[in-house]
Amino acid sequence: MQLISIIPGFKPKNDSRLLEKAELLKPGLYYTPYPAPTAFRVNGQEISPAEMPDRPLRRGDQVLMDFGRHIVGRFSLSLDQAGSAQDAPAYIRLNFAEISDEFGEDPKQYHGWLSSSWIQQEEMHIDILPAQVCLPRRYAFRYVLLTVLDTSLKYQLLVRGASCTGESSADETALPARTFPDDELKRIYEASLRTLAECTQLVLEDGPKRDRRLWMGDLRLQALTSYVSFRSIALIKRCLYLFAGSRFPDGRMSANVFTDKEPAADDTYLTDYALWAAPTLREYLAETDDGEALDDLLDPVLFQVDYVLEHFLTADGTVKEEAAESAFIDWSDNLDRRTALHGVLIQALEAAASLCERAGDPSRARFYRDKAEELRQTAMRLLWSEEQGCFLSGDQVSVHSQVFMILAGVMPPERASEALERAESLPGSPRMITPYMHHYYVMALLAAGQKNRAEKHLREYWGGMLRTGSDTFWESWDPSDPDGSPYGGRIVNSYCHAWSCTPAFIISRYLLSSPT
Ligand code: RAM
Repeated sequence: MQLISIIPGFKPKNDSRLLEKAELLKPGLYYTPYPAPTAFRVNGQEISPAEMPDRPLRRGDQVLMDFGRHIVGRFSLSLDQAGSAQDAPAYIRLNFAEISDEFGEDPKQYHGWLSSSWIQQEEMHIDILPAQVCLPRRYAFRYVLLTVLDTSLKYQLLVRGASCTGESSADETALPARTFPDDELKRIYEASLRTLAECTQLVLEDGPKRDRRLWMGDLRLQALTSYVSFRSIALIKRCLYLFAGSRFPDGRMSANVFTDKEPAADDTYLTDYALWAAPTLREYLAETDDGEALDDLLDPVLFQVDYVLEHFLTADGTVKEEAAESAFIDWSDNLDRRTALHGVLIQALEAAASLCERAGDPSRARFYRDKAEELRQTAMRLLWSEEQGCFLSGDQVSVHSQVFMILAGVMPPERASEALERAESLPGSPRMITPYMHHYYVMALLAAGQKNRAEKHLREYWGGMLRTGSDTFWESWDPSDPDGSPYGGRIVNSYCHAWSCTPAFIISRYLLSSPT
């Protein structure tokens, strides 16, 4: 599935009042110095940090620096020379990697559908040594590989030092103290908070390596996790205002918003992402009781639900093919998304109803609740297969369909877990690819009363990423296809990705004995 939307002449409609409020909510950044890498390798051989500054480097030599943890921030190098006079520039390449496997990929072999400009690689000439080289971009990395492309026969390059400064707007002092029953759960919890912190920037970014952007599907999961950890309340509010403040001219919310310049909705509409606005606002209000946000955001958010009701339902009350074609759900290829989207719509209707109750509009609340109930009945009548004991989407059985229907409360817990088991046992059904989808799968297990299975899955799936040596969670991970990428090449995959940060939320809310 390729997600490329280009609407010729598209101009988002901006609401300056909402965008001004978003601007006022912009957070400050915390800067954390990391003065030196924790380990070096030269041409594959380990070398102590004390020896590194005097190790002469010639054409073709490579220095691998390991900062010991994932970092989002600025990188600088202190370079010098050895030997005779510097009669030619030093020419070097720097590759940044979030996980060491990334160095196994050749950037030239990437021909996928996302821009190769996301590959974190720089080549530069240093005319005069010694030099302090401060790179202008922000990177997401744990490892830096320096390749000497050339010096000259007269002199060699010295790497006297390397350092970086981490950037994040997450407030570590807000973290509650927690105790864990074992080390595995603790490590998963910590990696999920690191993932969230690294994505917590001037907006809640999807991934600091790529796309560095505000996406609604990611925002919802980041916000949920932030409520139990850093509590970036003003930032979450800012993100909601950005979505409401820059939209399609017809009022739809874009799936993502560009925020580096004047905020601008992207010309990408994803049906499920627009629908998540209502649950995201409801969850925000449950945490904050923020009357200003309710007043400002209620109409833009309800519009998303109304739009789908008006444009995307068939005469029999199921979602139209075209709505499902513009839904995300997961990166799985060949996934029929109709039934999953039907489940998302029911959840959005329930959220819309509680927003209306909060706003003191019981009759509109009743309208949304009745609609949700009607869609539940339609689902059981038209999408449920008695014979197969689970939901179908077209004639396809997928875990995805069961998950979103379970979360929509369409069936009681016992039946829900049977449906899930059936879908899972069916060979050839579409696989879950992203931690985003696995999050909803775990939530569906919990809703089906399967707490032990939920915990087991969390340990296996997210723990699996840690067992590869990573200390953050990824954008895409299918253990049966570890080299897979939704983009046609792993080198542009993001290995610290917002939507994978939810274990801290699940652990805190559902798995620890004194949940918060
Ligand atoms: C990707 C981003 C983002 C996700 C969208 C659908 O490009 O990684 O996280 O929300 O796709």
